[in-house]
Amino acid sequence: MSHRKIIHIDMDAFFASVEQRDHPEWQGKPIAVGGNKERGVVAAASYEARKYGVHSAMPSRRAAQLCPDLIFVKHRFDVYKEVSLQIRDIFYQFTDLVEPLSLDEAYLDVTENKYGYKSAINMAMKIKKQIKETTQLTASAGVSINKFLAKIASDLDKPDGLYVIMPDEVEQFVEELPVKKFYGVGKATLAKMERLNIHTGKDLKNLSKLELAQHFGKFGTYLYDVCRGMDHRTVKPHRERKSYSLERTFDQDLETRENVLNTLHVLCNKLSEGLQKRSIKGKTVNLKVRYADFTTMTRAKSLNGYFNDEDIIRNICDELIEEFLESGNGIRLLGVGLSNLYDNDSDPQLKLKF
Ligand code: DCP
Ligand code: CA
Ligand code: CA
Repeated sequence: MSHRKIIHIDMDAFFASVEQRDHPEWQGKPIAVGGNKERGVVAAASYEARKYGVHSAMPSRRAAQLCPDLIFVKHRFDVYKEVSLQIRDIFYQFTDLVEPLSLDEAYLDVTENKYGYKSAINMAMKIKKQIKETTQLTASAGVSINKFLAKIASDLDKPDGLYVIMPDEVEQFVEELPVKKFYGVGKATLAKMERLNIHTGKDLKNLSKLELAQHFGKFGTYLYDVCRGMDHRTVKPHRERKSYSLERTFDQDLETRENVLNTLHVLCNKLSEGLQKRSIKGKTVNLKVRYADFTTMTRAKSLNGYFNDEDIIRNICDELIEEFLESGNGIRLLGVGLSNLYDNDSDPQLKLKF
């Protein structure tokens, strides 16, 4: 049986880590973002502060009592937003099936991915590494066969974690899982479960679908599935796409004209395939070239109409690459993309049909 490969990524102590990154004097210290000694609530606590029991949503007066040296820091939403966009860009390099849940986390479906990688674990490591390189921050990853499991997994090895639940481990994992770890089980549900003597996934499994529905309503049907390790919810990408592109970095620099052109044509073919599969068309071809010394150049050319045909993309790329071939420098990265995409929302005809 083939399974989906789902990764859930969540940044560690997100707001607090960003503040410690940008203020070295706070590194290694207990800090809280939000509130002050007198009023407000803690939005995020650094790991050093958590040792004292300080956590998100705690009244900050209480936090100051628990940890007298706690440093209160004002939030900078614009910076968190920026980091959030940076990590999303990284996700989109791997797959288009990215479903952000909040600024600091997202589900990725990497069953099919832009690199054709087979190992989701490997990809999770690559994503974490790239997040670290780009933002100097750590993220934790959960890898498994569905959203329910991936989300639980990302929380089990924090910070800087990678937790994998393999298909053949799912059953035992869920049976042993305390119900408070089930996503969606809040305080009230937990109390009710305790009254019913339900403590683990195994206990849930002993109840019929009907019994679960009687006790928990619609949520009961969800519980019936997830305590069996099943979750059919798909990763739902929601973003307006601005461009679609592919790039490759090479272990050995491309030196000859023939080599560069062949590689470029393979990329054009893959790009066109990807575009056609997703019914995306655009007006502008973008070419990116990085030399061995990391100098990076981009070129673009637009046509009047929308297209995604391989031969059109290839002809434009051939034209754009020419100046780089003449330089004689080794090329370590090539990228091709399409932008100025066809936007359904701006098509009056499509708007009228529904
Ligand atoms: N946040 C908030 N108010 C809350 C919870 C969170 O403002 N009640 C903000 C601050 C967090 C960010 O959202 O940094 C992400 O929330 P998480 O729940 O993912 O918690 P952290 O990233 O802070 O910590 P963890 O390492 O446990 O994920
Ligand atoms: Ca987080
Ligand atoms: Ca989060």
